[in-house]
Amino acid sequence: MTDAATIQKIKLTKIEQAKQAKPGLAIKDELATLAQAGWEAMDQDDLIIRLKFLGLFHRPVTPGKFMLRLRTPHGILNSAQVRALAEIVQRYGEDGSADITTRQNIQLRGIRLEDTPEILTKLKQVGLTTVQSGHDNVRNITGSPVAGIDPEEYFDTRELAAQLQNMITNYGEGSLEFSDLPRKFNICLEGAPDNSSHVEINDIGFVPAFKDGQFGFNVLVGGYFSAQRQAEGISINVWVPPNEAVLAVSRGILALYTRHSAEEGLRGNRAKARVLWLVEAWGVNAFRARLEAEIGQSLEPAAPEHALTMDKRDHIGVYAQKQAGYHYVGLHVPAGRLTAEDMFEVARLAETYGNGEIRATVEENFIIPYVKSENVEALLQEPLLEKFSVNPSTLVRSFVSCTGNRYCNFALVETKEQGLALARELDAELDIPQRVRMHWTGCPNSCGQAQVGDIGFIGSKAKVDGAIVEAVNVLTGGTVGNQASLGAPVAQKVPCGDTLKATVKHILIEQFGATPKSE
Ligand code: SRM
Ligand code: SF4
Repeated sequence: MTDAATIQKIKLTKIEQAKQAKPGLAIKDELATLAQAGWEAMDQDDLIIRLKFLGLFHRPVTPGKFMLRLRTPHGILNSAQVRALAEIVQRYGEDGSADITTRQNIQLRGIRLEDTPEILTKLKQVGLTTVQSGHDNVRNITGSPVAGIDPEEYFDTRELAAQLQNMITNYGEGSLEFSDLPRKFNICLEGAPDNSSHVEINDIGFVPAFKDGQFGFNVLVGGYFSAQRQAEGISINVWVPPNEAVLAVSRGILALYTRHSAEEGLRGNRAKARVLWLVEAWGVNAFRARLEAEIGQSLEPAAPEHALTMDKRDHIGVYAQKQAGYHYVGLHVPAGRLTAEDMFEVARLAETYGNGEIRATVEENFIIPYVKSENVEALLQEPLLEKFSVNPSTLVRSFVSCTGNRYCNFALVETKEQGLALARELDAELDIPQRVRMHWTGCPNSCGQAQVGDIGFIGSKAKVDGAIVEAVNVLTGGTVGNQASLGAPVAQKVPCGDTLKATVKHILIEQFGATPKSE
């Protein structure tokens, strides 16, 4: 809790006041009672703020139905877990579905409050938690989706990610120590040379870097996107070996952010509450010095160079693992959207052809690892692969999108369907000689990471012949991998539909070498 003297000095936001009155995690013990009473009887702060500390998001777009966000560090799941998720949404018929998210995580749709105690128990039985996955918490920890099986990787970060998640969530039970943050918080551990998890856009990014031949991480702090500001993380001139130092530095940064955010005004303005504002308020050198004091040990300066040396891979297709005789198979899941049947089928394929593991990527796709080389061909013949292709067309392959207006009340536009439709139409009309990553985000919050796209789309509105229509702001120039940098706006309020199609076609021809397909 923020101390009383500090609180008096700044005017806390309404959300901070609500959290002071009752911590978000307090809702855990009340859930059974609330579930019986029903969502309409709930206190608004419980409904809109505290339930998110359990991963439960009421969707005003579909009143009475909730989204349930999991935590799947590194995107790693097993078939029993995916089957349990399928069973949970199956009971909701048309309402029940799931999404793979841009943090290689899963969200379930159509959830009814009355079922949530039973659902959380079911998830626990298969080793899954939803705790602290929303609101002012550390979100799903991301990392290379091929950690441990990638012939190119420097270091397998899965164990560190699991330890971080256990520290932050108290082994999935909820941690008061780590749930009094002023704002959301993202952590990414990258152990591969291709930066497949966008390490630089996280509040803490552990970037691969060698020192005297030893693998470790340079630490970036403060990467984030919001409607007001989009920033890459900045170096705090720290290098850590890949061991408990990662946990110590994370704990230290989270402790500084929790304790000192009020005195720097972060708890008085949610638009300036991410950790970058604290680093800037203190300056990098002071932040680093206070971090050393916080964790009680001196930290090594950053390695002069990071070890991101490869172009970003998307992992769609069939690739040899570092384990001889095995391949991983990346399936393209259009816009990350899944039905219960899809999930049952993916679970079956993972068991039949792999070792039961299923991995999610930040591009909202699935990977099935540990497929014996001699079984790859049979897997490729499975009917699900007609829907979840290993060889989708160029623009469809790299399409990423946030939730959009189907479920999100911030959205200014529908994203997944019209974005995919545009990609399909342009793939049919153009020969495009290179990968072009199109990232759609329904509003400036940028959950769909428009700034990392080769072409980014941010939902907006425009006036056409006196009518308000869906539109997007278009960005280009986002780069990923070893040369990651953020894209910049090139067109504002482009009406969706034919005008947008013409704009994107022009960009593809002018900037990406696309040519019209011959008739
Ligand atoms: Fe996000 C809020 C969905 C990744 C920046 N985000 C929301 C809410 C919760 C708003 C709401 O209540 O409706 C959205 C829920 C919609 C729904 O029903 O699904 C939402 N965000 C998502 C997801 C599902 C998009 C997706 O389709 O994949 C992603 C879930 C990730 C996860 O598994 O935890 C998601 N959101 C992101 C990312 C990308 C990332 O983490 O790499 C960002 C930008 C990076 C960042 O956070 O720095 C992002 N979301 C935001 C923001 C702006 C934060 C800020 O500091 O202002 C909001 C608004 C807020 O928090 O006030 C937001
Ligand atoms: Fe909703 Fe906006 Fe995030 Fe899309 S970017 S999920 S519209 S908050």
